[in-house]
Amino acid sequence: MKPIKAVLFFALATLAATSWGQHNPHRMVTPADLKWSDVASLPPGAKLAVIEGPMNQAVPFTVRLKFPDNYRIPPHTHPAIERVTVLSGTFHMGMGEKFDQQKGHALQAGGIAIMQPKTPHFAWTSGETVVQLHGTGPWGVTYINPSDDPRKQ
Ligand SMILES: [Cu+2]
Repeated sequence: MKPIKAVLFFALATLAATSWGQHNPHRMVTPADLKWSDVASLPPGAKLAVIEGPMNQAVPFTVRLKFPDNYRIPPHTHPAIERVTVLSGTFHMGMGEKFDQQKGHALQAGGIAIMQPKTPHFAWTSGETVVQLHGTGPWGVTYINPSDDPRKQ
């Protein structure tokens, strides 16, 4: 390679690496690295750890949610596709505008649910349950019954 070409190649490679790094930061995360915080949009008791985000922007996000035993999420929708992978415990999900434990599907570790935008659904847990949520923001939670929204209580 002639020197001028080598310099150009190096410059382009650096540029590519930089833009890749901004949009797809390489990350190795252990469970001990996760920083758990309360979740304003969910009933009290849930904890959230953001791995990739932020969720309120039009960028990819990956988060973990931890719920206590017998935790309930009232019927709600999201503006974007919801992908929930269960890591531990049992996460029951059902479709519809009314919370109904007869309509749930029990998902255990390794199970995954994919819910289209604006599809009413609800969930509950058996045992302490950790799920991983990933998708592309901006994210949001809209409750079918506004009185279920903890942000309005
Ligand atoms: Cu949901």
